[in-house]
Amino acid sequence: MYFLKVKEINLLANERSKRMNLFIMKIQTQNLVKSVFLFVFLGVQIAWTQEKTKVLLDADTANEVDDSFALARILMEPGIEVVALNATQWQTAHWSTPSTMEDSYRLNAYLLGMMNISIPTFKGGTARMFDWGDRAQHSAAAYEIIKQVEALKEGGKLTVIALGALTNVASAVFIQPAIAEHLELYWLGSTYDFEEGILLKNDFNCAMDQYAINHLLFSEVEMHIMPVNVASKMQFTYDETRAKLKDHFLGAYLLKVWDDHIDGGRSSRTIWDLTIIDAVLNPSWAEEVPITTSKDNGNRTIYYYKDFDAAKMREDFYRKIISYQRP
Ligand SMILES: [Ca+2]
Repeated sequence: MYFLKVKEINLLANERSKRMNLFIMKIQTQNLVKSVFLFVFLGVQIAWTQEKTKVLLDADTANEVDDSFALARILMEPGIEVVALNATQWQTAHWSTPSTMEDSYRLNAYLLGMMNISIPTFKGGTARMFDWGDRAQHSAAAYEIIKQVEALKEGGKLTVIALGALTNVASAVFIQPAIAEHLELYWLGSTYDFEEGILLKNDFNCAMDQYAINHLLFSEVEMHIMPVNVASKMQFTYDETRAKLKDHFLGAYLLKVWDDHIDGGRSSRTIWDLTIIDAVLNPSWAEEVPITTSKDNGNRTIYYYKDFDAAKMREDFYRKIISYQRP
């Protein structure tokens, strides 16, 4: 090393410099690869978080005014992908029409047309579940629930929001019990006394299909319930609803649903179904608690809504309806 000539020393220096440059380039390339990887990873992550929540709706729309209000609100929600809209029966009611499911189906289709939204809509069972043997109502709606669950990615759950009798949901579980653990059901119905821990099934949605609610309570379906004794404070007055909605095409249609209903002359009414829709869309507006059901109601954990912010839900509803534009 001591005897190296100047030229050789320069050559060595150049060689070292080249190696250093290569080393720097290698580091820069590694950083670039890391940055590209991070960029792609974050991009994919953003795409994931922006993926819409899939929801299947099931409603007895022709029975009351509130279903149309609730459906209009969720159908326009940009973060939600409604995979199907099912019609359910209320044939068991003393004031039922000859074809309650068909009437609900027609109103569902009418609302979709009115909003210019194209999603599959299915007919449910025409009556409550059967008394014995194969109790299921084998309907397009029930098989659609099974199909949607079977199309889920591993470990996923299908969110079903049901606004009436549970005939279609329970029939789907009856036909294909394996789907139960992959269903997350949000439903309006039953009464719950939070102080005494008493669950009653005397309300309309329970009465329309007693077997269906019992079958689900004893299943593995994850249940989130807005009881009617809590939902009852969701009051809309006709005057305010008319003043706010009448000049908008969708608002005017919802007013017509109110006017045309059997007791359309009411000056105020409960918009029951909007409460469970908003509990899903805006979880911070509702208070939900786990409860353990009694042995005769499945003896398991389900979730009940205890309270919600009715003023926020009402204000949001009027604002969203009158700003809706057909796509
Ligand atoms: Ca309903």
